[in-house]
Amino acid sequence: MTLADTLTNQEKLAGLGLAELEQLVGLVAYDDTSDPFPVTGWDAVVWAVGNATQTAHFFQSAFGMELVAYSGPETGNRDHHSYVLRSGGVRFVIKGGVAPDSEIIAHHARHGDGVVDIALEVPDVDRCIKHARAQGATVLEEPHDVSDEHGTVRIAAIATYGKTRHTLVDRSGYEGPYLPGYVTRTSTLKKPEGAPKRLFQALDHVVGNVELGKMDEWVDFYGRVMGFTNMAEFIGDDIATDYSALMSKVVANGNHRVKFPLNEPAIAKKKSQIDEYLEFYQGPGAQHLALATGDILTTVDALRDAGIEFLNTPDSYYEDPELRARIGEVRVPIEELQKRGILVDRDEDGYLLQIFTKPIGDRPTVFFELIERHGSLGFGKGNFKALFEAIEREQELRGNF
Ligand code: TYF
Ligand code: FE
Repeated sequence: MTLADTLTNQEKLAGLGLAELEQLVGLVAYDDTSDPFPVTGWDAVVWAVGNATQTAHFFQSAFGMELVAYSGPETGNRDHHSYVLRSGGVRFVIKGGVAPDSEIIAHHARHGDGVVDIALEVPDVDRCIKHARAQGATVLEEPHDVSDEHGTVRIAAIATYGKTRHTLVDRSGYEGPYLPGYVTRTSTLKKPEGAPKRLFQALDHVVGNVELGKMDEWVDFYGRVMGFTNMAEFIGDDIATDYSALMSKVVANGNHRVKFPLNEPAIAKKKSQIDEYLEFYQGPGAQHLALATGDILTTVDALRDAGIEFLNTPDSYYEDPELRARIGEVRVPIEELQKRGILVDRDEDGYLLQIFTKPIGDRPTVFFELIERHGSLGFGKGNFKALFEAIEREQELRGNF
């Protein structure tokens, strides 16, 4: 079996098949025998927030996620609350400090709500760490076993941009609800009658914002340390100075299960949205998470009904004859996309539908993308102009321009 045929623990629990995943996030075949740092897929996205109890409620009530595990004072963890939520193959862990001297409180005071850990499931933690160390990575946690009555997990962690880390987890010997120390906990929230089972199935990509001039260093880091390769899509100098005010390159693991676009600010006519992020997050960090859905129309309707706000797309976007000609036929009439502000892009492999939320917390930092792929392996290059104009309108409303 090659890694391209392997599902993560969370994907198996969700009953996701490889064919469905391939459609959702766009996998490619690759030869894993020479991969120095084999990755099975996403393990979890760990957040540090100001109020985990309420944020966990938000991800259930608005994003339709399901509560599956918990750690907190009642389970012997006096430092913080931690809520484990899932939607399809996606696992979020929401942490908020309880003890006044909790590191999570200090992190939140400086950075606001944000992603502290993009954890990956790997088949061989020790092999990954050995390679990462040889390539000069900062090892934050040495490989070690953690056990309880449900079995044993092997864990280690390396540092990435800012204060973000990649925890590496081998959970092949573990049957518990998340990690040792966590207990099973289910939601007390009732879903409305007729609500879709889940609003998203898989994590497509997580974007990192890094400082001016550092993008290539981080692209190099992911190549050297984690064996990731560059994907074709990028935003270069040309686009940057005209309207995007950012440069971007994308790295991915062998089968493209894990994709990391990396942005740095660019000097342009307007203040870069990346500078705004770096200022309000107080450094580099995760900027947006793209959630893959098989039905973006239903997902967006449910999210809007729950009060989630999206960036506006002007009618002129949909009325542009050039766009109409370029995208051709998609699975619904363009009017259905226009009603909801969903963007559409097409490339040589197919098309994609996407939409972006406004920042979800108090600071203009992290936000979500919803994406529905139909063959396209890209990131919506054709939408960059419309998207960045929409982001700039929001920046101006916030007084940051
Ligand atoms: O992930 C991407 O590349 C697209 C486009 O600040 C994008 O979602 C790129 C940079 C950015 C916002 C969106
Ligand atoms: Fe994206």
